[in-house]
Amino acid sequence: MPCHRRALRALQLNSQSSAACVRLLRHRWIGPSVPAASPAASWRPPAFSQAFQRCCRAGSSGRRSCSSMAAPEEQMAALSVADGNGAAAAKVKPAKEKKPKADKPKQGEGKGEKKKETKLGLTASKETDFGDWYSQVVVESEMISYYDVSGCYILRPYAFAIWDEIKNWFDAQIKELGVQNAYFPLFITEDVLMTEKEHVEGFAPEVAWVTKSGSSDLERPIAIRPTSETVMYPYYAQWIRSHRDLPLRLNQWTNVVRWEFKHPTPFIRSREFLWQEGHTCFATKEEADAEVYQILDLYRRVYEELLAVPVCKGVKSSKEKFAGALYTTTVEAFIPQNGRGIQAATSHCLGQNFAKMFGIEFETEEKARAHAWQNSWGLTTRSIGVMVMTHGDDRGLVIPPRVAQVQAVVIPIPNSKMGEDATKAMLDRAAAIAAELKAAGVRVTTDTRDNYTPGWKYNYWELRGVPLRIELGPRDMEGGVAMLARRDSGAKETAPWGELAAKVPALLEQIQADMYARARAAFDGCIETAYTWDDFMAALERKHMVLAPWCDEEEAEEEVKKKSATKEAMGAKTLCIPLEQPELKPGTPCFVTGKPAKNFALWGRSY
Ligand code: 87F
Repeated sequence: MPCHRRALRALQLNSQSSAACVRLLRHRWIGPSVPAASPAASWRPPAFSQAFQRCCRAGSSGRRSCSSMAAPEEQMAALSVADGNGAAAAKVKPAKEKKPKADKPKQGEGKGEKKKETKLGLTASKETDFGDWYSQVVVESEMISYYDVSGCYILRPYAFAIWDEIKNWFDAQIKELGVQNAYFPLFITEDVLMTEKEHVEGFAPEVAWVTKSGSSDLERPIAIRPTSETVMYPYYAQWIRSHRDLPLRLNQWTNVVRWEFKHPTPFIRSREFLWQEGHTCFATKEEADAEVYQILDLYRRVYEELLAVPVCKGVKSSKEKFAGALYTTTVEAFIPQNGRGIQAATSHCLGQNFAKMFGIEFETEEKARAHAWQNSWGLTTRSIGVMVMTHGDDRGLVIPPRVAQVQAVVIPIPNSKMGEDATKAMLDRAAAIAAELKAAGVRVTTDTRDNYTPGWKYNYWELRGVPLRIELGPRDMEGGVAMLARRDSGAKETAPWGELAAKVPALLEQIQADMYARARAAFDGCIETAYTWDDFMAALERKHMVLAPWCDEEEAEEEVKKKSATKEAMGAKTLCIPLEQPELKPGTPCFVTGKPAKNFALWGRSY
């Protein structure tokens, strides 16, 4: 199927706009004999392979007027997906359109009456059916809902609360470093996007374009940001004049759109996602280098200290780095169930590449002209997916306490033999415990719903991964204690009421530490060192990452990718060159080419 039709289908336009868009696309791609109806109708996504007339800088006269872009607000804009490099786009398979799954209705909500309890929980097993398990856990726990545009998902409050925790922590950290938040527009003119065409080139098929407003074609289609270098840097060029304007360190928390054709997976790969993107400028390379690693370490801390997910810090190989960067650093996570590495966040040193393209220059103290040194860095909602995959089990989510919206749930367990007074005393006690915990800084809720059995409630909160359940039964009332049940290990212990305000915060921290320690042991257990091709392949087949000495040459990496692909599994690539290197004895040969190895790289199959 021609890629433009595929793109149209993938966009799921409504009937009115899709009819208009089909007409537009016919003009554009199918019928050269059909005259173009308007400037936009004859527009094609930029052909990135063609020589490109270097475009304007912001504010210069080269920028085209977009007067016809002003659209009545109520009108719907039509999108098209660029296949600027037609051949590349045609090679990738479109994601299968999924009908939005109606999130299954659960038990009735009516008050008072005991409902017939719907079976809660997952049917797929994490170990044997990982893909289905993941889809079930993110939907059943009410983290996401499917949406009727393929590859897009609704982040429900239960997931968004985790993003908020990440955001609040990271935001405070970067502000400490002197970074300020700002917001730049979502839309990019074609000319500006093309300013960095060399780097956009490989990504061209993923750029989505707005081509219409209502029924009118835009004079010039407008791209939706897949990343904001081209949006921000023209203005950096205007704002930076002198060394006194440096450093300039801005960050924005936004959505971005990348029209992926690979199989979409909630959080992990979606066509629209949330992230922060930091874009900074310095007078010297030393300052830029220092920031790259400061940010990288903050990313490590987001994963390890908040999400309890172990990562490996490293530098990307020249093949895997961002094309526009001088070098790319990364934190890499790993999913043992499918043996895949996953890029968790990246911090790039852009060198002076973009400064030269966008004219970001300043006058030095010595009155000379110099280009700024730049960095960019990003962390996305993918982090939530990695966390779910790392800790979840067959009962559902297991959320690390530091990012859990609900850290503890108090469940009173009255029985039918208890009189009204005893029941009231139990409910009052549950409320008092919750109030004390709240005062101690614990995010706590009390489940007093009277139309569910305790067992059903346990399953409900387990599915949602709440780190700690506090049970209060008739015997606990007699003994002045409560039962604490850990979600991560299932361990239970009793504690006197008076000790809960001190005990629970400490236990939550213990859970956080234990979750990280378990995940770290699993991560470390999935790394093997190999010096030969056969040992390398054997480790990969055991679904492990491989630390192997190599010559650091791109051709060797390409060869590994080809040679390690099997019928069942994709080829392996370098995940990173770890910052912490094992000792490399002089003369150690590269496991691929036999040439002298320059370092150890961490290899693996990956997302
Ligand atoms: C997709 C379409 C167009 C990634 C893209 O990593 C352009 C791009 O430039 C693109 N996908 N990239 C690289 C993004 C680099 C960089 N940007 C700021 C980051 C972190 C935050």
